Amino acid sequence: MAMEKDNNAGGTLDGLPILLTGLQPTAGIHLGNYLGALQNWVAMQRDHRCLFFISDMHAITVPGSGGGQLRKTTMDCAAFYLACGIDPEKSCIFIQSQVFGHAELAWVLGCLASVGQLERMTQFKDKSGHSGGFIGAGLLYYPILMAADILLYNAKRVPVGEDQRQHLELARDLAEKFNGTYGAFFNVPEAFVGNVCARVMSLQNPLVKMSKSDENTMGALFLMDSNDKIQKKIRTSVTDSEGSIRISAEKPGISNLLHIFSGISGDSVSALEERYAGVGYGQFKADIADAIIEKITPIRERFFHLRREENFLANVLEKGRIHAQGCALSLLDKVYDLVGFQRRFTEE
Ligand code: ATP
Ligand code: LTN
Repeated sequence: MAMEKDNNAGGTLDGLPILLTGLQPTAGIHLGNYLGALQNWVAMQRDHRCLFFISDMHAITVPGSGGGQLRKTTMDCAAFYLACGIDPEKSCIFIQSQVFGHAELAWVLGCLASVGQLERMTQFKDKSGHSGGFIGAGLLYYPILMAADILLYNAKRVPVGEDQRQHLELARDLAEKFNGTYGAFFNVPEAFVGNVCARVMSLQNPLVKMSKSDENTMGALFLMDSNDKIQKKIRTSVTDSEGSIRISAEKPGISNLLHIFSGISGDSVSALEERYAGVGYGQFKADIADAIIEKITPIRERFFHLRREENFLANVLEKGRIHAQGCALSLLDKVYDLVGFQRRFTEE
C-alpha cells in the first residue's frame, strides 16, 4: 500500500483508479451491508487503489449513538472490514475522525451548497421525519461531509448502495462548483452501484431496504447473529401464498430471497429459479439459511479473533491514519491555496 501523496491527479494513482468508501459504525453489520458493500469492496482491491474508512463522524448524526458505544462499534467495524477480506497490505483502512481535513473541507464545500439542495435529500427528509421533533443541523450537513470524504482523496470511484446515490450526485455537483469557482482542481467522482444486491430488502417487509435502524429486528440479518437466529429469521421471512420460486414484482419476498441466495452463492438468479422449480418454500428457505451460515461462520470467527487482537487492529488503523493524513493534508493545502486562505509556514 505504498501511495505517493502527490501523485493522485485525475482520480488515479500509479495508473489505478482511486476508490474510496466507508460504513457508519452505528450498529452491527447486516447482510445488506455485506452483500451490497463489503463483499464487493474485497473484489475491488484487485484493480483499484482503495481507501476504506469508518465514518464515525457521520454516526453521531444519529441521536444517542456517541460515547463508549461508538468507540466499541468503530473497532467492531474495523474488525469486520478485515474479517470480510479487506487486506491492509493492499488497502488503506482508517477512521474518519482521526484524520484532519474531512471537517475542514466540508466547511469549504458547504459554502458552495444551497440549503434547499440539502433539504431536498431523500435521506434527510426520511430521517428528519423520524427524529421525534429535534432535527440536528448535522443531519442536514451530512451529505457535505460525505462529499468532503470523497474529494479529500480525489477519489474516482465510490461504491455505494442505491440509498447513497443522491449523496454521490451532490459530491459531483460540489466538485464541479468548486472547479467552476476556484479553477479546475477536483476529479468529478463516479458512483459505483453494484450488482443485484445493491438493495437487499427487509425480511419482514420486502418493500423497504434491510436496515440497522429498522425497529423490527427480525427484518435485518446481522453477521453476528447465531446460526439459530439466522435460521429463524429466514424461516419467518415474509413471502406469499403462490408457492412458486421466481422473480416477480408481485413477489417481493421471494425475489429478495432469490437475490440474497444469488449474492451469497454466486449462482445467477435464473440458475436458482431453475433449480428450485417445483420445490416448496420451506426447503428453499432452509437451503438459503444453510448457505448464509456457511458463508458467515468463517467471517464471524475471524471477527472474534481480530477483536481479541487489539494491538494488531490498532496498528492497522494507525498505519492507515498516517497514510490518509498525508494525502488529506496535501490536498487540503492546495484547496486552501485556491480558496485564498493564507499559507501555513510550518510543515505538519
Ligand atoms: P441505516 O439503517 O442507519 O440507514 P444502513 O443499514 O443503511 O444504516 P449504512 O451504514 O448506511 O447502513 O450503509 C453502509 C453501506 O451498505 C452503504 O454502501 C449502503 O449503501 C450499503 N447498504 C446498506 N443497506 C443496504 C441494503 N439493504 N442493501 C444493499 N446495500 C446496503
Ligand atoms: N453515508 C454513507 C457512509 C459514508 C460514505 C462516505 C460512503 C460516509 N462518507 C463517502 C462513501 C463515500 C453511508 O451511510 N453508507
